[in-house]
Amino acid sequence: TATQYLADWRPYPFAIAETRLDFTLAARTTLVRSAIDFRRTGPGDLVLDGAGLKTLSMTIDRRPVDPALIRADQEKLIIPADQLPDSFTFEAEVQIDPEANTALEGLYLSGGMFCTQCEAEGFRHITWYPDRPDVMAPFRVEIHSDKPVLLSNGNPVNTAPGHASWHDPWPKPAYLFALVAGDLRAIPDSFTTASGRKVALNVWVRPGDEPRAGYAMESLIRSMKWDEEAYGREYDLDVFNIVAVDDFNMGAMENKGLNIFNSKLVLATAETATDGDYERIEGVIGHEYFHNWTGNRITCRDWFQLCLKEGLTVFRDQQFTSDMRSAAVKRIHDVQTLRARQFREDAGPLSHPPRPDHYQEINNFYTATVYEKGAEVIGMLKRLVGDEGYRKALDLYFDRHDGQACTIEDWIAVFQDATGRDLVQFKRWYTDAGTPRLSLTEEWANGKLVLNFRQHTAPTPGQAEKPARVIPIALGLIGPNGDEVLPTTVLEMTEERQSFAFEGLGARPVVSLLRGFSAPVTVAREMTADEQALLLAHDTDPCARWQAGHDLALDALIDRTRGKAGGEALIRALGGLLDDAEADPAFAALCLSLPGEEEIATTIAASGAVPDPDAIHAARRGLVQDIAEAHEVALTRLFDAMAPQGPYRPDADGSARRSLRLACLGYLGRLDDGSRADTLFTDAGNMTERQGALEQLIALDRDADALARFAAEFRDNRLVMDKWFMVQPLRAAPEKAVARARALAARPDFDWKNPNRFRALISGLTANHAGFHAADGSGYDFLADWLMKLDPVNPQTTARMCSAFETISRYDTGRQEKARAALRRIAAMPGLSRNTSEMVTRILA
Ligand code: DPP
Ligand code: ZN
Repeated sequence: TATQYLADWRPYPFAIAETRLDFTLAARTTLVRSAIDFRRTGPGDLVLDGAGLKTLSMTIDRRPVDPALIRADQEKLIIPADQLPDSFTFEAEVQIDPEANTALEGLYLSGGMFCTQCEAEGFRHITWYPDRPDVMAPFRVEIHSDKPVLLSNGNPVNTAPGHASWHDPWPKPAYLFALVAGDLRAIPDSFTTASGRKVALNVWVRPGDEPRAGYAMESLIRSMKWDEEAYGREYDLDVFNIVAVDDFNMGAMENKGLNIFNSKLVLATAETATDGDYERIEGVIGHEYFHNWTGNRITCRDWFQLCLKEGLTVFRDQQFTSDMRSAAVKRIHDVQTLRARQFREDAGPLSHPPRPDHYQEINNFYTATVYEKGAEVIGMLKRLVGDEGYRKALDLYFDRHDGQACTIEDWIAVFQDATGRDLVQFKRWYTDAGTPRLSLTEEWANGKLVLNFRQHTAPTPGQAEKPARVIPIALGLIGPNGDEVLPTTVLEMTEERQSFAFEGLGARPVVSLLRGFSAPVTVAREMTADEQALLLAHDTDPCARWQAGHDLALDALIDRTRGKAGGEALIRALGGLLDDAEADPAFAALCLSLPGEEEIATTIAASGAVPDPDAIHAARRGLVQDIAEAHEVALTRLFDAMAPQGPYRPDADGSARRSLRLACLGYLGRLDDGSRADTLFTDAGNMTERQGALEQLIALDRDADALARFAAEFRDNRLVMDKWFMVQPLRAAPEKAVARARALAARPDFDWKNPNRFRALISGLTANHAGFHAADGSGYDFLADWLMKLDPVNPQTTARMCSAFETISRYDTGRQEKARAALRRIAAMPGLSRNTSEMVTRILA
């Protein structure tokens, strides 16, 4: 298959004055008529993309285009330059089959509703078009259908039964096109912008789901207000529509004026959604809304620049969530996600820079590196230029590039121009893959502390050399009595080795390093358990304070996997923390959640040793048991103290209390054999506590009754049943996990063509570390079997889930061989998609 290279990008030789589309919708035979007004802007042929289209007619200025110009194998139509006037209208009539579209790219049907997904290259499944993000045009869309609600981008022009027309005046690339037709009900509201324009807002759901869409609407209104206040960005159309669909490959999509959402990121009630679900709904509603400026008004020149819009929009949604909830908790959650997903990706065969320079299938690059690391890089920029410099740079970005399709170079240039700072070296964060390892050694004498830093980045696929990067190191110093003797200071490391000295200190302090997680690096430093405990007790920076406790736990767990004792200092430190946990329940809950098995394995692998999944599982279980026994009284007191006060509210305070309560339950279950979990499962009035209790019952193998009751109660709620499918393989004892997943997969309600249901079950298993990595290879075989079954139906979702195999080379040869055999089986499948083929090839390389 052909590899695309950034270096091969050339400007498109035509501009489009207007794109007109006319849809006559039918499940098997939708007719799409298009008219595109082109004007030549440079030399070259007219190249249009089209995939799986039945072309009925094509003309240029009403003269027929020779169908022999279609190169079906390349999915292109190429009309030679000498057959084209300088300005012309290309028209086409094509027929497509939405019902047969199980890949969910382009126009498809979900539960009888027509909907679209065009990012990244779905529009070519709808009609012939320059399907690349740097070709932008205003759109006019006509829809003919007997469905009651007919939506597209922009403002409505005309609506009558059976017909609607829409006009989007803002030039946009085809990937932001959207169309929805279905029997939908709206939650209506409105928003008045800072300059006084009234915008009609709707969240569209299936009849009956209206009571579950209120939180999405509230989140939208908060997002619109926040973007005005934090970035001075106003909305720019008369209407903003959000539609919830059940079959969706991703989380949500920022189509101009018509966001389409996976229904799990819209629908929520206390009885059916957890605190985590609510937080994600608010964050993703914000994310897609913020794309209106960072993505839509300013888009990407090509798909190599994906992190231009995604890194920035994730950074903005993280800021939004921290303003709406707790900044400290949000930052710690984001650090946990980055480590669990992006560091893992960066340490294996799929490692790539935030801005890759080649790919086979762009859909394989909607990754943690592009999104989450892309956001971290912006956080570092902001730290380096300061809040004011950041604001100036962003104002310049919106001013200079509105209406354009841009690159990372454009982005860096606004920071250089707005702040005068040289960012040549900083740019490596965008072009170089891999997670730098930052080592620290200390020298102490006569009141002087010298910190010797070294940075090192291991080679990644295709990048052997790793020159030094700019690393902002935020740190503070904590004296032996717990007082802060140096408040947060940012050191800028630019060399491979660099030392910084602090003089005039009375007693040797402990370094509180990487405050706020100031750079996406791993840290190597020697610390005693007492030093870690000191920071856990006294650090003023919540991130570094949490990190100290986390490291203390990680060290204890790793000692235990090696058959050594470990955890005494942690158990002592937790005692102190539990005493005043009520003052900050969210923080206490975070500290009580021990590092997961996957993270323990990652840490062991990073030290050069081979992780043993079963030993890791046993070590973690043993430590939980010991903590439970040591702190039974305090845990019981907190469990009771964190009982609900008043009705459920999905806010930061309420979810903090529930997270502490469930953290305590996780320990107490090891002592009470699940009796508290049983009671909580029955009595809780919200899904957060019910799901927490259910997970505990599964882990204790006391789940039969609860699972049956849960299924009976929620049989008709797809989203809640997804949880039911997910938690069983996830929380099952490792030796039972694969068997359990197999039994679930055989059920008639395992609707595997629905991406949410498929992901629920399969990722439930792959997230059960010791279960998935079963020594007999049964987890690998199970996954391979299902990926091979899904690939012909939905290549995008299949390819994404191949990343469960990205860590295999860290395990023993027995496991490695079994995993590679499973991957080779996938690779050998006839007709394997480009998506999955690229993933499997990279992992096996
Ligand atoms: N652009 C979408 C998002 O990340 C993904 N399709 O919001
Ligand atoms: Zn996005």
